[in-house]
Amino acid sequence: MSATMLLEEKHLSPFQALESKIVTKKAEAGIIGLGYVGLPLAVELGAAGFHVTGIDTDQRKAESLTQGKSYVKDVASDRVAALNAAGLFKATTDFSAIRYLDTISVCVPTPLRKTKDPDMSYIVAAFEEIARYVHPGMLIILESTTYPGTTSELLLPMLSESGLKVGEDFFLCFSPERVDPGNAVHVTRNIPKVIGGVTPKCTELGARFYSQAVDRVVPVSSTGVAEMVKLLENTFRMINIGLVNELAIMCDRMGFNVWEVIDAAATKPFGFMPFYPGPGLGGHCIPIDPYYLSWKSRQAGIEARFIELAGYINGGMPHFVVDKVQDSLNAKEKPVKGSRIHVLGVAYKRDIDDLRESPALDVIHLLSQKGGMVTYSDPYVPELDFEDGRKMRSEDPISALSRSDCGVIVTDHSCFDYAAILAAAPLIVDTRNAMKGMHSDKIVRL
Ligand code: SAJ
Repeated sequence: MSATMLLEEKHLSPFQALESKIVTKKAEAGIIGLGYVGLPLAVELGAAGFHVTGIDTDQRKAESLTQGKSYVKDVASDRVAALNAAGLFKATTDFSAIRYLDTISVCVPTPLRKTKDPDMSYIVAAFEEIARYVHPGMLIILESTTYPGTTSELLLPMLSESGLKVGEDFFLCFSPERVDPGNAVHVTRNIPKVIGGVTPKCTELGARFYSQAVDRVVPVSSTGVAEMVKLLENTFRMINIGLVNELAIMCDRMGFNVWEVIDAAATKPFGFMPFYPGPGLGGHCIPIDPYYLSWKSRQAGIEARFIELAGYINGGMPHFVVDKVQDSLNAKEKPVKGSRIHVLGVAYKRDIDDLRESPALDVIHLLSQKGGMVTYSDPYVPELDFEDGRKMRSEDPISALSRSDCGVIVTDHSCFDYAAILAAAPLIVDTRNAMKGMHSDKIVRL
C-alpha cells in the first residue's frame, strides 16, 4: 500500500501520519553521506530504535558498514555490527532507497572552490535524488554547513517542483552538525541540536524527530537562523584563532612568551575564552565555513573584513613556522638547504588521522622548497602521498630526530614521548607548546 493510500485510508494528514511514525519509532530514517557527521548520526538514530538506511556514493563505505566495520574513529565497529544484526541499520549506494524513507538527514561535504566560493555540488546532487522520490509525509533535514538561505532559496524550489507543498505534504529543515572529531566527551547524543524549519510545522516535526535521539533540541524560527548559527560558531573560532596567531607574532617580536600571556589571561573567570596559536588552521570546517558567510554577505553588499583578515593571518602561519625553523638553524650556522628536518605530527589537530587542510602539509612543502631534507612521524598517518607523486612514510620519531638537524612539533599528539623527543633532537621548534614546563636551550617556542 502506497504512503498516499495509507494516509487517505486513515484520514491522517501527512503531518499527523509522520508525527505518529516518529513518536512510535516506525519512521524509516535515512542518512545521505556516511562520513564523520552522517555515520555518528545514523548510529544514534539506530540506537534510538529507528530503522536507518545509510546512503553514500562510496561503494567501499557501504561495503565496510555492511560488514559491520566502521571507518570513523568516533564510531566503534561493534556499534555498527550490533545495529546491523538487530536489523536497525543498512548501508547502500542505491539512492532509489529514498522512495521508502520517511526522514532524510543530508550530511554531505561543503568544500570551497579554488576561488574560495562555495561548492554546492554535493548538496545539489543529494537533493536532486531526493526530489525524484519526495512523497507526502517526508521530513528532509540538511546538516551540511552552508551559507544562510541555501535551504529556502536553493533546495526548497527543487523539492516544490514535485507539486507537493512544504509544511503540509513534506517538511524541510536545517540543523547544523556540531561534530568535534576526536572529542569523546561531547558526542552526537549530548551535543544540543539546533534546528529550524521552512514553516513552524517543519520545525515542530524536525524537533520531534531529533528529540528521539539527542538529549536536547534547540528549535529556532527559520532555516536561515539555523544556517547563521553554525556560521557564527565556526567564524567565531576562526577569527579568535587568527587573533592569537597575530598575538604570537607580536610576542615573538617583542620577546614575550605568548603561551604564558594566554595562560595568565585565561585565569580571568569571565569575559575571556582562551585560544592558542599554532602552525595554521586545518580541518574541513574552521578554515572553510567562514568563507560561506563572507561569500553570502558580499551578495548582500557587505564586506566581511574580519573573516578575510583572519584568513590572511591564519594562512600565513606555516610561513611563520618555517621562518622560525630557518632562524633557529641559522643560529647554528646551518642553512635550511641540506639540513635534515623532522616534522612531528601531520594531522590537522591532535589525536586524529585527518589531513584535510592540515598546515603540516604547507610546512613540509615550504621547507622542501627551501632545500630542506624533510621527514615526518605521525602514528595516525602512516604515509603521505603528494600531488606531484612524491610519497613519504611516517618514521620512528626518536631515531629520525637523532639523525636530524632540527625537529618541528606541528601536531601535538598525546602519544608522543616529548621527554624522549627533547633528548633525541639537537634542536626542536615547538609550534603547539607541547613542551610546556620543559626547559632546554634546544627548545624554540612559537
Ligand atoms: N586550532 C588552533 N588554535 C585553537 C583551536 C584550534 O590553532 O585554539 C586549530 C586546530 O589545530 C585545527 C583547527 O584550528 O587545525 C580546527 O580546530 P577545531 O578544534 O576547531 O577542530 P575541528 O575543525 O575538528 O572541529 C570543529 C569543532 N571543534 C570545536 O569546537 C573544538 C567545532 O568547531 C565544529 O563542530 C566542527 O569544527 C565542525 O564540524 O564545524
